[in-house]
Amino acid sequence: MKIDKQQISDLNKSVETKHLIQLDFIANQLQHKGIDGQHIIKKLKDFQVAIPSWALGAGGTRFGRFSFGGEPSTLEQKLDDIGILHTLTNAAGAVSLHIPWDIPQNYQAIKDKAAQHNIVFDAVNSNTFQDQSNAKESYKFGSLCNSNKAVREQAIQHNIDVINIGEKLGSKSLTVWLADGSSFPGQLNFQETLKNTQDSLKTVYKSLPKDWKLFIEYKPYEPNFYSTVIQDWGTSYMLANECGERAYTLVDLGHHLPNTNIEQIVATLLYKGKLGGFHFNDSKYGDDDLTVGSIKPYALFLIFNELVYGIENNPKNPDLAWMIDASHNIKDPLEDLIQSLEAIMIAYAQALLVDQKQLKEAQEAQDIVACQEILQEAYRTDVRPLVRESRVQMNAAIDPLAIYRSLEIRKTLIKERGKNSTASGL
Ligand code: LRH
Ligand code: MN
Ligand code: MN
Repeated sequence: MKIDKQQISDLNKSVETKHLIQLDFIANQLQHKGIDGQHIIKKLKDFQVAIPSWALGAGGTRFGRFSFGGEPSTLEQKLDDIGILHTLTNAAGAVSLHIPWDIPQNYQAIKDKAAQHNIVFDAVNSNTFQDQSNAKESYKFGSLCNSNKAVREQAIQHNIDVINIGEKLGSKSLTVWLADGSSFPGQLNFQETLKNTQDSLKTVYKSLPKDWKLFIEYKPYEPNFYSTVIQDWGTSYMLANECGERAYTLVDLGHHLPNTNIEQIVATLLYKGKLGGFHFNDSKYGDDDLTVGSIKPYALFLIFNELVYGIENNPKNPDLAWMIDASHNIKDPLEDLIQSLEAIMIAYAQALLVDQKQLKEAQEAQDIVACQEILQEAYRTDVRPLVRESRVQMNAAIDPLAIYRSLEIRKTLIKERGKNSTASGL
């Protein structure tokens, strides 16, 4: 299944007039406020979000998995699916591989396929939270933190193997997320496991090519329910500092206890030049991995507000690696990813509308009411015509979801791949 730009531009025609009226309306509104709409559209066109190789099949909960049919069962097919997303949205020009779920069999073929879809290889993710078949040691009681040296060595070697795989594809960063922790008080020694983790990460860091970055992801709980070794941004930040300059913290939106002020964490890390990457999703209770913006869109906007401010004001912080880390079992994964991409673009566009100068003045005058008004003025602006126009200018879809449906893409994928094909992943 492949869609071409011609099909998209033909289908765009039916909604073009409506789009132009809406675009004209917002462009005039913005001009009135002295904001250049084209400047925002340009930023949106350049914004690319990586799609994780594990989000293209129906996700499972531990209670069941319900296939959607037509799931990609090879890495090539996964790249084809991302190609569909990228052609429709012009926002999904990267893939993030999870190893060993998606080890390329034929590197040249994989690189060619990605190039054909204009997809680059973003961070590679290691996996020491599952035992691999034929593995000598088990991660049942932790990996990089394990009190058994042989287990730590195996986990370190796995991370080095992942770097080597990434190198062959052109990736420039490694994301490490550890399930390491304990489920019962007294099960492990906090200091010892932290030290082991630190030493192991330092060893991995030493193997990192000079133009690579290491991202350390944190998470408060799950699969362990009493303690997690890298439980929060502070622990990740400390470990990143111990490793060195090219090690950074990675924020996954779902990896916080309820009501955590994530935007403040983002601001703190950017201030220190240590925010490396981002996993987008949304949640109500825990690491729910729900569609981005589906539960707390205002929080997403506030996070983007800090990102926009931080990117502008913290030149020491490197460009961020953006990725969607959402997956669940009741939506068509491609429709879900289209919705997530749209939510990200909307929040980004709204954040770009915040009048930073006015906000600063209101803050200095302690005018709290004005501060809130400034933020909400941006948040309550319907920026969707700008997002749509950013796609039109790149020959992508005005309405990606509508075109996805009208082309009956899922039906074709089911016809091509079968009703029961399954994708690798969680
Ligand atoms: C852990 C996580 C991490 C993994 C992915 C599958 O909850 O967010 O990023 O690599 O899910
Ligand atoms: Mn994640
Ligand atoms: Mn997660």
